[in-house]
Amino acid sequence: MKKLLATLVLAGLCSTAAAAGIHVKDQWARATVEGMKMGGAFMNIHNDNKKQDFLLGGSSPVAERVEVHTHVNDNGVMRMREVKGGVPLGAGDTTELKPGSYHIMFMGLKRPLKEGETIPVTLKFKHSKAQTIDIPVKNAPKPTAHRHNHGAAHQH
Ligand SMILES: [Cu+2]
Repeated sequence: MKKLLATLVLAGLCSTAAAAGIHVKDQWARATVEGMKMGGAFMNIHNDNKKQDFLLGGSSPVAERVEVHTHVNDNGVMRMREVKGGVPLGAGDTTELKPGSYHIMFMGLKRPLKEGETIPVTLKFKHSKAQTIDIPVKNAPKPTAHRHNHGAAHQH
């Protein structure tokens, strides 16, 4: 009986801890080939805090720098830009980092990211404390029915 109670208490503590803060899920990084110096990662970030926060960037042993980027439409050509001030994470909102939109960018990759491996990335926030997550590496789904001309420079 005592053991069961302890388990219940622990379970209660865990769910309480999981309720507040920043929660990252569905994360994945795009596999790269030898010679590529940049890579991208995508995820959903849920901000369960009472106030807005910002994803500022991060760090990882696989790259020299980890930045947050977005894509902007520059006269019909999609270009990447570093997000100054960080990606806004609205209170109670889930922010989607996905191809063609906000994304995590590995700058100065030290080695290729191989499909099936998992890479550690520490995410830094303006208000919340940094957290380290494991990101599985996957091959990007092949684009189908590519009807728009995005320009050749667009890689992710
Ligand atoms: Cu980028």
